[in-house]
Amino acid sequence: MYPSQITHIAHCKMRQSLSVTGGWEFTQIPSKAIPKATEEWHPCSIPTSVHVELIKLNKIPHPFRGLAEWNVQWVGEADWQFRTTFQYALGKHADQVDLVCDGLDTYCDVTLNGKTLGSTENMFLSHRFPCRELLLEGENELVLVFRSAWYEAKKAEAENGGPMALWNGDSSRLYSRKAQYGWGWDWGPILLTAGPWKPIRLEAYSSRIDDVRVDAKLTGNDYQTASLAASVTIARSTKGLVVHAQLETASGDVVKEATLKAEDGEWKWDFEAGEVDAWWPIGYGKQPLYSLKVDLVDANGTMIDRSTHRVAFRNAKVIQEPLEGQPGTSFLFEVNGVRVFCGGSNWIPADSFLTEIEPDRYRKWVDLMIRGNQNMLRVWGGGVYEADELYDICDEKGILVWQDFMFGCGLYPSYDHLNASVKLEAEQAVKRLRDHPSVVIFAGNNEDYQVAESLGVMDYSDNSGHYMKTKFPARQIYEVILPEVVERLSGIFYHRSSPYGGESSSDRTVGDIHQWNVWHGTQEPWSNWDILAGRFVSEFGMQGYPNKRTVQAWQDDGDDSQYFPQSRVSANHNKADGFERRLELYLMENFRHAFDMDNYIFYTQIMQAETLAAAYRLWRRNWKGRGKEYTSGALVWQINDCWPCVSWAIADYYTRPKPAFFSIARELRPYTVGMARKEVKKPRDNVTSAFFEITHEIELWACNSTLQSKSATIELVSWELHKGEVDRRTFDVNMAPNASTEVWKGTVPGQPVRTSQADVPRPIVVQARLLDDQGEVLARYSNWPEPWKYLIFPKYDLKITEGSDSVTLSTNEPIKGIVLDVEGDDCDWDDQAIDLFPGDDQVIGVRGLGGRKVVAKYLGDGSA
Ligand code: BMA
Repeated sequence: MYPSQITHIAHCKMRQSLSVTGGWEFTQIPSKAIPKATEEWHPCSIPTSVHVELIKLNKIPHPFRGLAEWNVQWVGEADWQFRTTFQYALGKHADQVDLVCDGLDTYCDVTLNGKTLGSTENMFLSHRFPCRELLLEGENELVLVFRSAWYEAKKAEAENGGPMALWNGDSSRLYSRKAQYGWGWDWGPILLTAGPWKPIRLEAYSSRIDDVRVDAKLTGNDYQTASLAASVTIARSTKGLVVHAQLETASGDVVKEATLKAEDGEWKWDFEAGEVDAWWPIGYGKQPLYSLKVDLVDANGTMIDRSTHRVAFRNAKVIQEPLEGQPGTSFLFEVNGVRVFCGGSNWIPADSFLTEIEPDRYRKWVDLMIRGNQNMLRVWGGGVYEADELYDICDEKGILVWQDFMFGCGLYPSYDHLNASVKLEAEQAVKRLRDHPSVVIFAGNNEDYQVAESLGVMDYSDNSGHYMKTKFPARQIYEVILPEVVERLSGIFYHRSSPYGGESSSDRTVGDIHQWNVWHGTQEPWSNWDILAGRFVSEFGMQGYPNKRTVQAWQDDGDDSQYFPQSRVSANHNKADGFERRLELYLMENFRHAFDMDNYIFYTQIMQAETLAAAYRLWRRNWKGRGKEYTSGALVWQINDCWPCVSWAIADYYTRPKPAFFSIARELRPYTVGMARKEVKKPRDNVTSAFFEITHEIELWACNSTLQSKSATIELVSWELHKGEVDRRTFDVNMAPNASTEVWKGTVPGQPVRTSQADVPRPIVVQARLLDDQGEVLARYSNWPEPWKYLIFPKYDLKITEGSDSVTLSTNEPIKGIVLDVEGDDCDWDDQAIDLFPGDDQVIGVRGLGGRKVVAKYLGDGSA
């Protein structure tokens, strides 16, 4: 046994919270799959999971490296015991003592001094076990036995209806309230964790604040005034208790106070204009955060409990209304009366081992979003209701959060026992998340209606409210249980699923869609993003390799034999079905490309950068002002990874941004300029196919996400490769506020009409620069003839001039897709996947260069 901790309840009346974190040890114990386990106790700290502790002890290899994932599969099929002892002295006043476990992963029997406190089976729940009667004066022993999630899920599946259809993982996961990605996903390894994944503590009290519901909003037609309604629920309330509440600014100034009898429990404050400030999403104003301190005071005036809640004043709505000139309805977010185009990302758990994510990592991710000009994060349903830190940072920075409930890609069962657990889970999640101004929508699940539709079991004509006996039983959860909880406990908008709406979940005119017909589905070219648009595209993506240092980090120590794209280890680090065919399809269609690892990394990265930037560019164009919000959001799948791998992520496990991160960031700047080019072939008449004309048409537009109109100039230059500039013109543009503005359409300047397919189009690159009154470049975009594989690249003279914290790039001919790098540790770049034009030198900020020479890869650099 390891040294026990001393836990004393002091002689004071205030609720005391005493963490039980010291003196823990763990061992494997016999399980169904591994009956012969030798007891071997190892010290550990909690919160933790078994894998993490075994890695620390060198008992298992790190599953992120090589093929080691497969050597640790037994861990998820074993049972594990954790225990600790602590000294305890009963406080005289403590009428009640609870053991509070904020999260147990997942199937856990909790015993105190040999007596069972409870058994758990839902990782998303926090548990409160009354235990005063079981505590001993002096030494106490707390034991947690975690049964194999693999085995328990299989058992639940066998007992409650058997396998149901799903995408990703084993069907038994559908019967388990445990983070679903642990069963393996198309970007993640199979790692079924077990352990106390959140803190454990004893709480002693006489009465306690159990819940505080706060509804803060802006009022009046112009949102200048505000109100706050609050209600307090007390556990073990007794006569004479008083509640004292105080609203404070971030700097501690008191805005309002109230004192009331605890049994009254409710009050409301109204605020005049200027008394409190509104919370805004990033780009539209500040993020003032207030705190509501609620004190519970007994009849003698002694404070016995305090709880603090985040308060922000903002009104968030999802607007679904008819659109001018297009079918269906909008699906847009309006905050404080301002309609916001949501350009952002999907979030998966940042680690296969959740307890390894230190708060700073959440901050890094949100900071990255901000650098990338993003304003919305979707917490996807196959992971967890995230750590408070993530939502706190989003509140502070003004990032909007789309929150799924934790169901993903499956036909989930619905039976009384499970439904009860889900209801409790939803109540706890909604109560925890509702005070975050960042959270603006709850969605019932990820893609479960798509799964049901693909099987033909979704019956949209059945609106009976009784679905448990149908072939899509979880409609009961998404259409009855969850909306009731969200409506009862919060003011947040509820959406049945992501995606959902219209005639089916792929209806592009109503609700949101996941647009996977690039990569999955019909595997469209990315130039088709415009015709694939939806009202709100909450998922779309393209894979790209991570930074080469990340690829090197997952090789086995000292073994570089697997450092090539087709190696067994490379394949194990890409979990997507058919990834080789799909990567190659998009590469072959568009690029001449080299196939050694460093070049493959580059070409897949540029392909990803171009694909994703095109989506944001074309969909943001569809945000055309009030009544014409034809596309109101684009959330890339996905911002992050849970391990080092090849996936759709735009930054890798180590938060290293891929080039796509930067190409997206350029499309989400407040001001952008866009172009689209199409070949149009017109036959002379209907009796010939030999005589026709091909014109190259180009459309030019600009976007402005600010609330003020902006006058600017667009400078449009046509450059024929190998030849030089062939046209230059300018356009004065008055950019409408919070909308895109069409500027011009015509034929590609310098490109003659063609009358034969053998008449090869001239390789004309068109660059647009958006310039403000002072001639400062607000945005640039260059449009290249596609596909790029047909281009004969000129002989380039790319000049890279290194400064201390920037590099200057200049060129003799237009260059596409410059990615900068150095030998040794990587630098922190301000831009990548850069298109460079003669006469338009670009200065790229960089940190960590340390006098090193910069090298560049780009299309036509001689590597292919
Ligand atoms: C989606 C997501 C994930 C998946 C991704 C890539 O539809 O919801 O389930 O990882 O596509 O296939």
